[in-house]
Amino acid sequence: MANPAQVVHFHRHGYAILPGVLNSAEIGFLKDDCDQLFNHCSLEKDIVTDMGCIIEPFSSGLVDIEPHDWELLKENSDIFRRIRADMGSECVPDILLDKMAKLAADFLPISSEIYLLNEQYIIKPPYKGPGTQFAWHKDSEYLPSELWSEPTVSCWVALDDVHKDNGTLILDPYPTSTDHSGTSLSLDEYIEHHTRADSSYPPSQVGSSLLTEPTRKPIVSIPAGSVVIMSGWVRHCSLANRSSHLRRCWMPQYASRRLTHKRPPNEKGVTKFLRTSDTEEPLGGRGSTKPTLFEESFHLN
Ligand SMILES: O=C(O)CCC(=O)C(=O)O
Repeated sequence: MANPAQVVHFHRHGYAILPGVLNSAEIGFLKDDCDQLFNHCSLEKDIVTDMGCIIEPFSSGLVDIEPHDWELLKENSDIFRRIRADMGSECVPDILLDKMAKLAADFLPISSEIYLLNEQYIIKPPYKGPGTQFAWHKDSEYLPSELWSEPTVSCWVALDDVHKDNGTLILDPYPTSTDHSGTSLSLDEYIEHHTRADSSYPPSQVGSSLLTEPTRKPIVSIPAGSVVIMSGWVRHCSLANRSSHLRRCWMPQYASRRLTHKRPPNEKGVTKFLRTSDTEEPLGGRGSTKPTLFEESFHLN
């Protein structure tokens, strides 16, 4: 579904922006699903201060599943689909496990299997200001350190039009990276290429959580239904929602490797599921991480 130029751009810069991936019906299903989770969580918690703007469907409490079982659930596609559909919209599992997984496969190493790593909504209520900003980070940083060189992609899907006033993303493209005219990288080539690009960020920026530097980085301004595909190694942050409307994004994340062997391989493009090895930590989630406040001296241009 991605075109070759988008894949080349992704390998060069660490991200690609794909307009018009979801149609209006699909956007509607995801918004309904998101709103249902938001309403459920809002009964007991403050989405911004308690949840860092992040709702992960399986840990939201909407279904009564022990944390230990969330990952096990992913081992059985039929059960996973049924439970996920029961949480909100019936169409969401198809978008999650078919459409988006196939799209993510275009940005992962050739011939690799595709695993669902994590799924989350990132919801910014209106007029919430600095509490809804996300500090500079790389999504790989949220994996256990032994998995930092695993290829992963985050599919950041705008469910509302996003722009600089309602809490959009700012991307920090790889500072240097070799060009890849080809779109198909083997697992080894992929890891070699992207980890080298990752290491080209200046040391002062690595791990910096405050947005102190003035920036001319790309500020994402895209209509609902568009997707920003981000490598796990690309640095990014996001702005506050200063608008009068809710800003909703959906971000499934996919990985290219099975971490524990559970089932025979499926055909490429069919979503399989990644399981944490022995750790109790869910991979990729940031539900417990509160966004760090940015310095007010942040420049947009
Ligand atoms: O949606 C946002 O504002 C930022 C999300 C983000 O950077 C992330 O979840 O990694």
